[in-house]
Amino acid sequence: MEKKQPKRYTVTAALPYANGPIHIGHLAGVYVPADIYSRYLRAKGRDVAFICGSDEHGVPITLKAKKEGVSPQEIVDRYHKLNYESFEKLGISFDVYSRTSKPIHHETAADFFKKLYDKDKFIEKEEENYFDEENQQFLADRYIMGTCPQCSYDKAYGDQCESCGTALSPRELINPVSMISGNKPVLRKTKHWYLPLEQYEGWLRKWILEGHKHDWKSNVYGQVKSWIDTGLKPRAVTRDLDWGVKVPVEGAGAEGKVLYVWFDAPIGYISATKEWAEEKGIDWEPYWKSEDSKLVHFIGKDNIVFHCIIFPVMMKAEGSYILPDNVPANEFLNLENDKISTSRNWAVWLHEFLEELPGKEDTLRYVLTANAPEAKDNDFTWKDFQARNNNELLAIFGNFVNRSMVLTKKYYDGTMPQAGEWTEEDKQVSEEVKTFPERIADKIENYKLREALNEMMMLARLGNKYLTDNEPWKLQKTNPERVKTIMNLSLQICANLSTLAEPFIPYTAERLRRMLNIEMLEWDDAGRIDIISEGHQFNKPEHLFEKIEDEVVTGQKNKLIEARKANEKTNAKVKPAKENIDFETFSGMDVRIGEVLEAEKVPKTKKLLKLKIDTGIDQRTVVSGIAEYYKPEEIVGKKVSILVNLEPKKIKGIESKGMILMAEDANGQLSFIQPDKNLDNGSEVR
Ligand code: B3M
Ligand code: ZN
Repeated sequence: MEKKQPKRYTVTAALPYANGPIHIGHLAGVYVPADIYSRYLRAKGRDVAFICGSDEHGVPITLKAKKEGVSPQEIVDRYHKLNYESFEKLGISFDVYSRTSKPIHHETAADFFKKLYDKDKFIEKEEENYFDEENQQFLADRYIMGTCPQCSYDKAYGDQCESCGTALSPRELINPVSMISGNKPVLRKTKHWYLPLEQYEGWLRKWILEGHKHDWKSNVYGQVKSWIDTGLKPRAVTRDLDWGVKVPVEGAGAEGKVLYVWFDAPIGYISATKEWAEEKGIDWEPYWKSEDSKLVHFIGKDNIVFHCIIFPVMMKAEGSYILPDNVPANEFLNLENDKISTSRNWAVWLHEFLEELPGKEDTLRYVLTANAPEAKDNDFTWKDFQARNNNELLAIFGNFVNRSMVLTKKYYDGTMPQAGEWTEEDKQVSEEVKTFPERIADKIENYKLREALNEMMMLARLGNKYLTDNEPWKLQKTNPERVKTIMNLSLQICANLSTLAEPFIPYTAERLRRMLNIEMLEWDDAGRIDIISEGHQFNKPEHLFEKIEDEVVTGQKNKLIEARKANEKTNAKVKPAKENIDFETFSGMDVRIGEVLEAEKVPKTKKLLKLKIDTGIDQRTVVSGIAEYYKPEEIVGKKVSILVNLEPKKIKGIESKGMILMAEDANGQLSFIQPDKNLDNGSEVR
């Protein structure tokens, strides 16, 4: 059954945590597709509210603040500004980019919670949670560290072991410690409120598993189905934290508690809409409560359960909101065949891209759309970025427009020539031009944005081929009338591109319209070949794209390699201490200060040096595995610490009597252990 056209559209894009910058994975997954969809709807003359903003609560923000010794507000202020400005420069055309630390959000989220509370929609449960006595505060999962019961990694968090990936709860950790005080936490009773998701299983099955079986993307539908089939459980919607939206319930043990970040964040879409509507002097409610509104959430796959199960259950329980018509979540984008990772700094950060490659915003939008991980994870490489810019945008779109404009400037002083007789080919081309608004629209309306981009480029290819095949530059002398028709049709195609390309590469489309000296058309007015009338004056031709040279690619790839090295250095983990030993065991070791008298490589080995050491007691030979770190000539004369009462051992036929003690850091850097004063050889280390 043909769906009635919605009266208005509420398009949301996941609220990025304001604890770090945006990277190309976020853009490809969420923000570029959401912007294409919103720009297209506006071009169709639809009423659109494109909503986003910073998600400013949650433990990752408080942890980052603690690590930097600043307040959470300072962290969110920094990244809200950075992300807002970066999105704007990339042409992500939000109607509002709000933030959840604003009072309007706190009120909206608190009211939402209170309404569910008063309608008895929550389960109240008291349970024992870890409490840090020194700081007198309960510990959120991420504030507890201990040994993973699965793999014995000793720096597992209370919610997950990053080493083996097991999802954990704090009570499963062995030897838990508080990340705040370092002390062992105690268990203390605390009350929380839970959303009983299991009570909505039947409704979710009907709404999604039956109702959206054919129009939701399979990756989304599949994840939702497995969540429901695995069995829904009550979900805590409050936390013992002081940063967030205060639980709006007097007494009842709500002191010192805030709303769980994933309860308040989606309500951020609503509060942002309220803020936007107030500014525009219109009513916000129809965008979230009228059945003739269409709500679409653009998110990454890690947010599916929150947008397809938890938030809808919240809205269903509240009772007055509409539900999302679609949640076209994308999969993940990888970078140079490796997962994008904030902690490893393996990412292309949007703000750095904008600084280092000014003028390439549309190329980035284009490449991220062409490679969008719509159905499966996909990969971004700088080589492909260069290739698509040079071989597609420049060589097809840019080349076609440039030749059309330059020839028109040359032959007709930049005015539109009068078309003459249409040939059969001209008629075929103009018939095909008419199909493009619909072809592109159909793909966008079904969230197939890669294919939509491809359709748009088919129009550029059509124009480029038409011009190349007809070679007007060769005809000008012999058949100038024919050339007028060719140029007219080519320029009409340029005019179509200046509207139909807008959702994807808005800066280019805008520059093309400026060159053509025309305004943006309504989408449905495109697909014509009489957009520009005879005699219309064009502006000066300019290049829409520039070639990207190899140096840009190598520069960016080297930057990634450097970032990876730097990260390996800082993120290397210090090994945990070994089991305790008693004093006797230690005092049995006899370590002395010695001096390297001679050093040579042990033949046929990579790692071994044969050293002659003056131990103050005697001169002896020691074989040491430091040949990859030291050249023999650079260590003669150096003071060393040597364990002299180690049983002698034959190594590669050489009798080695003792061991040179070396210090090695987490990055594998090696050092001798030397006295800070000029001690005699034989001095005892104890
Ligand atoms: N900030 C998670 C994320 O950035 C979360 C999205 C909230 S959307 C309401 O992936
Ligand atoms: Zn583990």
